[in-house]
Amino acid sequence: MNLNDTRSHAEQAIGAVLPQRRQDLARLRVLAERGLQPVVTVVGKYNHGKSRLLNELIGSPTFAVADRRETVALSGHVHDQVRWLDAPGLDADVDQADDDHAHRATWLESDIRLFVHAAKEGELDARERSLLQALHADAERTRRQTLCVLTQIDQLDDDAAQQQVNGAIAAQAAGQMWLAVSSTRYRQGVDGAKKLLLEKSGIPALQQSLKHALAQVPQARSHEKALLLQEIRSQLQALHAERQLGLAQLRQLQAEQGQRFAHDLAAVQDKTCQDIQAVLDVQGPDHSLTPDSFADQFKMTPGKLERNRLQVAYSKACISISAILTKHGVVELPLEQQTQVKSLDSVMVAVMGVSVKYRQDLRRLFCETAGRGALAQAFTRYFELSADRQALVQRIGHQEAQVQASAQALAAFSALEALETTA
Ligand SMILES: Nc1nc2c(ncn2[C@@H]2O[C@H](COP(=O)(O)OP(=O)(O)OP(=O)(O)O)[C@@H](O)[C@H]2O)c(=O)[nH]1
Ligand SMILES: [Mg+2]
Repeated sequence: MNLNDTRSHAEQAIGAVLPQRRQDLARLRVLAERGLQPVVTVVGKYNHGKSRLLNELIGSPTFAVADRRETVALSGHVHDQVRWLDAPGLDADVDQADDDHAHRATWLESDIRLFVHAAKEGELDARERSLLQALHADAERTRRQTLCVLTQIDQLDDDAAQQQVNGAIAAQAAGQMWLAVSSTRYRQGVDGAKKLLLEKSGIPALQQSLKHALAQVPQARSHEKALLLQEIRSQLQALHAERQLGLAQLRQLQAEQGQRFAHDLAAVQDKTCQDIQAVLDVQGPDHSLTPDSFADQFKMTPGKLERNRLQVAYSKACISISAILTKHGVVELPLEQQTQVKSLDSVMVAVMGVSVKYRQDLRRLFCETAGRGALAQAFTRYFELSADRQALVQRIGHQEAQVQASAQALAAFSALEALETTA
């Protein structure tokens, strides 16, 4: 597999088990594929002067500027070995696609973000504040930097107004440094070669800060790459271990249930054998085999007495076994074995049959090794087919698939990591 296939495979396999890491995988792809140029993007509300600012930083009218919602897609331009990426303004209610572009630029493509806020708007709104917080958290984690830029300061009446805005914004994001700029002043300064205007535009100071930030990009990138790989690796390992443990626990439960059933069944078979043996160990002829004549219809004959005695013993044995089956959830026949006659649809009836039992039947069924073995085998088969047992088998199958998926993800990750670290 080549690098691209390995990466695609890893994205798929890891994304399937850790969907929350899809963005990090996409970022790793960007880091690997975008070459060495650092990427600078703008983020902020629409019409706050983002495109215009980029144009001034690049020194050419590359990106469309207008007094309305203008930028709606991502557009990039390489200048001075930096890739500048213009992004739409954030405004969720206008168009989700625009926000998706903006999101992509900020979180996937960029190394450095210029967080833009127009001075005349005053305080940051809730959305800007939470975005700024997220960017700070990201800087802590990935070392991707954000520079906060207060734009269009020429639109404030005077220095006092600017102080006021500065104060209000500083109070909202404590400790945050804001670079105040005016693109129009800068343009006037450049065009008219007016040094003071240039300085007052704040753009040279922003360029300085950017230069400093750009110099840190290579280190930040290797930190970010290592961090993402390490985070994904440990999360995959933890997930895999957790799934394996879950599987082992289910299998153990399966084995223990089976052992408990076998134990209870053997015990009840021992007990019924003893009880039956006591009934069979009587001396004298077996009257149960003597058929009754028509004349005996309403008399209690020795044959009837003996057959009653055997029937009671047999019923007792069945009740004892039935109790064990019920305890282990083995009552109904599997669906495909069920008939129209509800009373015949029990495991007891299916295994024991409904024929009358005589002494030799009882001895064979409950006391002889072959008969006991056959009963145990039949009941165990129905135990395995019982609803709870089958549900457990299904859960185990599902968990096995989960384990397999996380194992595949880990293997795909290792292959990717090997390529990432040698690349
Ligand atoms: N006075 C003044 N106007 C500016 C400045 N920067 C930009 N503008 C104007 O503000 C308007 C919006 O500027 P854009 O750069 O298009 O704003 P944007 O943030 O890219 O807007 P979207 O692409 O729609 O998100 C345009 O009319 C610009 O000419 C500035 O520093 N001062
Ligand atoms: Mg724009």
